[in-house]
Amino acid sequence: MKLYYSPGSCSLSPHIVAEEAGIPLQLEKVDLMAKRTETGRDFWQINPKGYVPALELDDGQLLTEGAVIVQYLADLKPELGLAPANGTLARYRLQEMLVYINSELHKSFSPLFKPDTDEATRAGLKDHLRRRFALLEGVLAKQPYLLGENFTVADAYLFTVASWARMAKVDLSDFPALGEFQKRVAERPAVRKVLQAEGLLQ
Ligand SMILES: N[C@@H](CCC(=O)N[C@@H](CS)C(=O)NCC(=O)O)C(=O)O
Repeated sequence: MKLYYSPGSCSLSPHIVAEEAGIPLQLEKVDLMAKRTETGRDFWQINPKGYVPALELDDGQLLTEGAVIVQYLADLKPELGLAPANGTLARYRLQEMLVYINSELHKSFSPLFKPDTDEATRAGLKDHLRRRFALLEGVLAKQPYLLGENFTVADAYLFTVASWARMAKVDLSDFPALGEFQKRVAERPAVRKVLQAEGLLQ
């Protein structure tokens, strides 16, 4: 399988999940501005959506949408518990969290990285993000990971998205449990390995 990725972007989440699961991935870096991969291919021809993450399966099919890719990877190694079993309420709880991170957090960050987003819009998005992170602060104040005691794919996604706060100038200093969560996840051996591979460690 091959993951099309861009360092530090939302593709970090499936990259972490694959490493946590011990699933070997080929990696192909994408220049998201130029829409070119590191081997010089036109990324539009690979993924008509034009964005990462995109996972090329061994039969050549392309799977997109990070919240789905991480579940696909987790289900290849169900014994690891990176996602609860399909059909259980716990699995729907995981999906509830993935959709929340995707629609309420991830997509609210995106305009903050665009130079043409005006100041009033930026202020509104930052306020929105802080309110949405506050809910997760409440969860993480009670337990080490979003679904309880064990790391799941939702944690890989939250870790990825929350790591953008500094660059986007979203102040999360009021959320100590989230800060501790970020440190806890960053110290996981698989996560360290991926951060190193993407050139994100000093
Ligand atoms: N709906 C997609 C969105 C993915 C996404 O926002 N990817 C960003 C990087 S974090 C990207 O590739 N942006 C470039 C673009 O949209 O042109 C998902 O949740 O996986």
